[in-house]
Amino acid sequence: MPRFLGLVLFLLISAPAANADDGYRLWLKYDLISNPALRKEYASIARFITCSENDPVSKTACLELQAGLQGLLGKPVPVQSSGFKPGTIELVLLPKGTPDTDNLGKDGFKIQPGRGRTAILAAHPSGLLYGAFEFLRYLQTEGKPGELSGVRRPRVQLRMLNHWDNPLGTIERGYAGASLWKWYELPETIDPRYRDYARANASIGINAVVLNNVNASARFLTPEYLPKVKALADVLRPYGIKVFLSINFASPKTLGKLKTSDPLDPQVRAWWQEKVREVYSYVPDFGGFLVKANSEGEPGPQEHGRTHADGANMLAEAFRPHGGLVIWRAFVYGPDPKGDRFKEAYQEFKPLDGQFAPNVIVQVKNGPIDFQPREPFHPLFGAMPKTPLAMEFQITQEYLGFSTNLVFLAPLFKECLDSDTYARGKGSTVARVIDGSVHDYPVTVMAGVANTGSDRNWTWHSMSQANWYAFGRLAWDHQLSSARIAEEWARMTLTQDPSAVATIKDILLGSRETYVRFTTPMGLHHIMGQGIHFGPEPWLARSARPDWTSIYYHRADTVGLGFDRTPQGSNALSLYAPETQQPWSDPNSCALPYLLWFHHVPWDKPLSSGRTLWDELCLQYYAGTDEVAAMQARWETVQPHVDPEWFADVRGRLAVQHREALHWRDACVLYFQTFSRKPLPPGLNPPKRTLEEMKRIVEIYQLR
Ligand code: BDP
Repeated sequence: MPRFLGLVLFLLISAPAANADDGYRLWLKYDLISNPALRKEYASIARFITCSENDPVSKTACLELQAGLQGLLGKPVPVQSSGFKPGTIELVLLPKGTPDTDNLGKDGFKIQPGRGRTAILAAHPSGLLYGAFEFLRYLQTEGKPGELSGVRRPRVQLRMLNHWDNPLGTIERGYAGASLWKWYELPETIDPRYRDYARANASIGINAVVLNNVNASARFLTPEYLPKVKALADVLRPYGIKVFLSINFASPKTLGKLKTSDPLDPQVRAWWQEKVREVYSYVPDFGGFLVKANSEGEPGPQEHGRTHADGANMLAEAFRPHGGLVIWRAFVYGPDPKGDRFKEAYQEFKPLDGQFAPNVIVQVKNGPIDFQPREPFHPLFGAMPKTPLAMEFQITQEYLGFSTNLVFLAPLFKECLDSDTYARGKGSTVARVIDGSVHDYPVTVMAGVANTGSDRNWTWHSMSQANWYAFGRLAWDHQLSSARIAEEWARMTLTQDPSAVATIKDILLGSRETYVRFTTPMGLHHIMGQGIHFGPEPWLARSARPDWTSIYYHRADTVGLGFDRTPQGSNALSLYAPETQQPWSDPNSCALPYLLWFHHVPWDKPLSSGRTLWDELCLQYYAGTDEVAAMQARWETVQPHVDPEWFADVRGRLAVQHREALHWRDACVLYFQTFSRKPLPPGLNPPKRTLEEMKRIVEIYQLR
């Protein structure tokens, strides 16, 4: 064979497949609609765009609409500043003060199909932006006539990502590469990726971003870094996104060289006022500060004998002239071996209700411990009628198998949001606390700890893109179902083939329960690997703090398993309304998914499933692991319908997940068996490895 022919052959073989999809475009692919009839139908309503507004956000709406339509329809869609020809989509800002404007609010929009003209109407430019993306979503998901028209309004005002990104480019609990923000080359160099990040957020309604880790470096508040923050704010602003920063409470001392950071000290107060003024001189529409104080070693007002309210109100005062917010986190807990971490945030914050300034919001994690695969909702929801509470979800999968595991989080988010606090009678769901309708909160916030990073596909596990998407969609409208979100995402991202969409949707919807089964079934929690929070370590008995061990939480002994939080135990149950307590309070009727959250249950107690606790526990671990194998088999069936690169990537990751599920199953079953001293129930093959071998595997994960 001539040499050059060999080279040509090599190049042909090694070239990526024509349709290889590296995941960069997320759900915003805008590939040509493959069904010609549909394409024709859509093309007839989208031949021209009219945009008469000139502000940056309206212009973005217009350009995004144009780019999306051109891709989907495969032909140019001209934009005009006025005029009307049949087949025009018109973006219209409504005059102020009309009933329609009041009804739409800040970010809402109305889509009004008419004869030869579809109007997207909004009271503010951001509404046009969200309306444009909604229109595109309609085409991307092959929507039917009638589904398009109507009014859409977000239920929560601030739909926010919290980045736990560090100044040196690492991300705390980030599994998708380095930070997106290249602090060292800002502000001179603007990575085009910042804009793509902004587009993705805007397309799902996210309108606020905290740029840096809650374990915050003070450097972001310096004149060296504020121009960098400004540069990012300038890129995000045309996409309707406001920038916030996490701050270090000790900054007056570390940065300002004051003697103290005491929030009641006049010099400290003046320092913050000046600092906040300086921030606004760079970013005139700056959102505010997010604060982790007196938590896990971070400084805070308590070192000075002051309360969380004293600290938050001092900052709130500095923001008042500028309209900014202070988002104060309630993630606090003291290291009390005899205490119950479940109760600590409640005990610290509940007495402060009514003491916070009006521009303070208290941000509460979804559950009382820490982003576990399943938690009951945090008892503070419903308990702070006078203090706006923000929801904090974790999108990054710190406790959910990092990015090696496929776990769709919409069902986890929904489970919490749909829980009833009974704060103002039946129907006072967590979602309605967060959206302000239960207690008339003037400010409403839903935050998610981001799972993005510098990996080409943004989220490392390509299927974890669905979690970013789901968070945004639920922050916009918590009434959307997980099934609908899964379907939208699958269609926009992977395929239009109906059976493949149905399979992917099923895989997504079952994945969280599967993860719970093979890691922490029936209400077990916090038994993961120390420090890295990966893999099983139920035997962990010693750590820097008692509440960082596993035995603190599972309480296994020869009698049984689980944390007694009834009045005979820590009585954490009493923090909930009586109606919420009721279904959890009796071990005989408590739903199995919550059983070990609230009860210490004897190993041979018969459960509602008809099996004893021990048998049921083993069965869950085995079933969860088998379900991963079933996910693998189901994924194989979608091969003809999804991009080859995606297919192979997910196939590999599911195999990894199966290996990890076996680790969890074997480690937990063997370890808990040392307490139950019972054989595995009939039909289950005992693990092939010994407990010592499992301990060794976990140790390897933690070697330096
Ligand atoms: C824990 C994480 C830790 C965070 C902390 C927080 O392990 O890295 O700093 O949450 O939310 O779950 O502050």
